[in-house]
Amino acid sequence: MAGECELTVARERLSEAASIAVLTGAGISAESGIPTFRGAGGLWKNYRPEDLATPEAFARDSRTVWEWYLWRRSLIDASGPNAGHRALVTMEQQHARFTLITQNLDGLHDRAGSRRILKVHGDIWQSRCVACSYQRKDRALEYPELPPPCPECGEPLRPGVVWFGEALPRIVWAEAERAVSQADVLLVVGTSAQVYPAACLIGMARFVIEVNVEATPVSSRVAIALQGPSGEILPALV
Ligand code: BV8
Ligand code: ZN
Repeated sequence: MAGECELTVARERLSEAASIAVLTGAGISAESGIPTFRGAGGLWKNYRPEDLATPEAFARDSRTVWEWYLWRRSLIDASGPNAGHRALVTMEQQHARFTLITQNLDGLHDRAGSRRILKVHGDIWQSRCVACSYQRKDRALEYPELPPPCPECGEPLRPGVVWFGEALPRIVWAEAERAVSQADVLLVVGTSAQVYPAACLIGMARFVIEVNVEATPVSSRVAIALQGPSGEILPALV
């Protein structure tokens, strides 16, 4: 567990910060019962990213890809935000200039009450057409047929997420880069820092505080590495 001294320094640095950026990954939702991607029992344990979270996989077998996303939607639907998500809502209320950048698709930051959220990998609760500009917020946990047809043009709908090999949403990414470059502190929570370009944000920051249960490729380069579950550490920082 993180030492009291590091926690105190981190808490002071955050309270003095005029602007804060936060980057979250799957680890912040682990205590909500949502499996992470690369941890023990992770989502990827049963599948390999290349097998399902790619345009090629969807073109080859949209039914299986959709079954995987509907299974993930049902896991998320049965869970809810944890103390870590809620601590970030408090932090946002305490700081006028606060930007939450998330790699997560689960929508738990929204449900916790976070306001300014940049979703760099999209949103599992969005569906969009592969062919036309149709898209919608979509809470469906099942569909009469897979893949669900676009109501506008009849082509398949896909989950509104960024797959491997796809570009991140341009405007969201530009806002994330700006928020990190202008922040006094970047708080990095629950990410293995292995997925690009999201992981590049960490190198752009002036002062980084990391919260993770284990060491990551960036732990040796951050200013403060707080080891422990985000559901316990984040409330201790606000
Ligand atoms: C792109 C949506 C080009 C889908 C996701 C070789 C080297 C470098 C890069 C590449 C390479 N080969 C390919 C690439 C590029 C590739 C990439 O980075 N691959 C990686 C795997 C090497 N990137 C891309 O393809 C990106 N696009 O490059 O496009 C391009 C450019 C222009 C124009 C056209 C094309 C797209 C990347 C987005 C992929 N989509 N998700 C879906 O999820 O179904 S990524 C996926 O991984 C999730 O979004 C997830 O958020 C993300 C990152 O994972 P983490 O969040 O970090 O989760 P992880 O399980 O890994 O780690 C959890 C951490 O939490 C652990 O550290 C654990 O210790 C910690 N933890 C656990 N419990 C707790 C905790 N911490 C605190 N408290 C706890 N309780
Ligand atoms: Zn369409």
